[in-house]
Amino acid sequence: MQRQRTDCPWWQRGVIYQIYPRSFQDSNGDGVGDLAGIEARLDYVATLGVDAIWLSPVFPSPMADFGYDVADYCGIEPMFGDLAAFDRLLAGVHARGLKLLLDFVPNHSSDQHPWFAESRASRDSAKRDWYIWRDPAPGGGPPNNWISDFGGSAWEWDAATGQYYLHAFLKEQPDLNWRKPALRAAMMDVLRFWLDRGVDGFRIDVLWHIVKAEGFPDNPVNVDWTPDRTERDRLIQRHSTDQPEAHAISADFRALADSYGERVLVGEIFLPNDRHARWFGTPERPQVHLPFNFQLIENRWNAAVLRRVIADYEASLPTHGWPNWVFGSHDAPRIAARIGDAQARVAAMLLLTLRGTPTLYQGDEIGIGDVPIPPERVRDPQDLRQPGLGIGRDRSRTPMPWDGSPFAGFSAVEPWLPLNADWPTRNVAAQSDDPDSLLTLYRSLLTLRRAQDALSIGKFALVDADEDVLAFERWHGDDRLLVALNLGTQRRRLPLPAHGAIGAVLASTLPPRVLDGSLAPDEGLVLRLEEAR
Ligand code: TEU
Repeated sequence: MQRQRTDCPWWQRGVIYQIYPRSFQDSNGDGVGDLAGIEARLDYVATLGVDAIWLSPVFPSPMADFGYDVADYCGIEPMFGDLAAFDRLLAGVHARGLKLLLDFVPNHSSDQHPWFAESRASRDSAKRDWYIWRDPAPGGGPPNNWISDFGGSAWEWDAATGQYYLHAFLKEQPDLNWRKPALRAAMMDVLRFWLDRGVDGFRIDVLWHIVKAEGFPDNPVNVDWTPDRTERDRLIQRHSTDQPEAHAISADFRALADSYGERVLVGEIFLPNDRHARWFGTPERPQVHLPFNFQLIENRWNAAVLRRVIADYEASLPTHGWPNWVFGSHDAPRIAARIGDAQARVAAMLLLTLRGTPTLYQGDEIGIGDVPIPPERVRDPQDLRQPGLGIGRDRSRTPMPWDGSPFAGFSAVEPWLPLNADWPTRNVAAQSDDPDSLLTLYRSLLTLRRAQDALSIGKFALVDADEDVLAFERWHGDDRLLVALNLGTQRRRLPLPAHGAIGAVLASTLPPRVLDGSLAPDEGLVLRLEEAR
């Protein structure tokens, strides 16, 4: 059989690991993580077996939205370190053969950014239209009905200059005006600044938000809205997001990244498949390499549901598009909190065997579950503004528990958010020494993925299976694997492969056993398929 091309770029084979800098490792005893802390933990990241680190924002920030409110795009927040510390971190990353992606936040800056100070100073300011200012509606009040993602009107009144400014998120995060060429040029310079320093790419925050419809028409009302949903969902964000002009800018980002050689752009985009796929761009004018795919987060942990999700997503990809999968983030509930410890092992196997680049969120590799945050310790502005909806993001942002020492080896003092209550036993050191731990499973799956082209860059096809069972084949050249995952609590039949016969067990979520044609509850298997004789 003809071997396929294997000279594909690293980001297709690779696994991305998201680090939330506030909660990875504190090195200076202030209870908040920092760059030197991350540097000190790089051996852990390298031996985990991932390929790239995506760092949530580390730029100077008043932290109204914990770094997603950037006050200087070309600096480092003093709480995290300085540019020298950043350069040391980047050198340490590269020395271990890893890549580093920064988090680029183009839709909005902090209201403390000097650009905004200048913009709001007067209507005649040279940077007035670097942000989005509008007069009140004819009868008074906000210019249109748009709602902030964090609740309330997306418009904030500025009494001094008698206009409203737009903010898709907090009022401390004014939206930038990407229709303004000078702003665009300044932001391109920001990307160049970090690319010149040697970063390997960017995750781009809320990329589909960056341009708004001309004339700012009202958004349509969402007739399916119910009060258990966030206020944002009262409206369909038709005119405030996903505008054609944003695709052109996304293509410009790509052209710039490509001019630096092999760099990668990951776009944060929440949209249905058909609109989502457009962010790949065209072969002639590509956009982001990886439009983040959050469907494992957004959908129920159910074999039939996931089967449809996977098939629909695969079918939606353009021929030049490469898939990707995300199971956790600093915004989403923890996967282990959603589905429990036993199924978190099955989820690990799914994430690392699907076709496409996986993104693993720090702490998910040790199965941190729900961490209830006492009311007085809630920090997430989204939660504080819309309490009672259970949308708090703090519970996914708690510090990494490294070992059994005080404060779990994360810090010398009480951390900014509480640790997971089970940290004395659920920590990196304890799981490193335990052959049956989730961390050990992650490490072995990452090793397997690296060794098997079929898993990293191979082809993919779903296989028919019993209720509760999700099964698929992966193959590359002559190597063919069957992945069979039991998402339920009943023993089920092991699905029959479409090709060949079942051979050796390459990985299992459960202790080794002799195969008997069944899949135990919570069992996931990666099996080699052999030529049928
Ligand atoms: O998130 C964008 C986003 O869409 C989130 O608001 C998401 O809908 C929500 O968190 C789901 O619970 C990005 C960042 O990841 C997030 O941390 C920032 O708060 C936000 O952008 C604003 O920059």
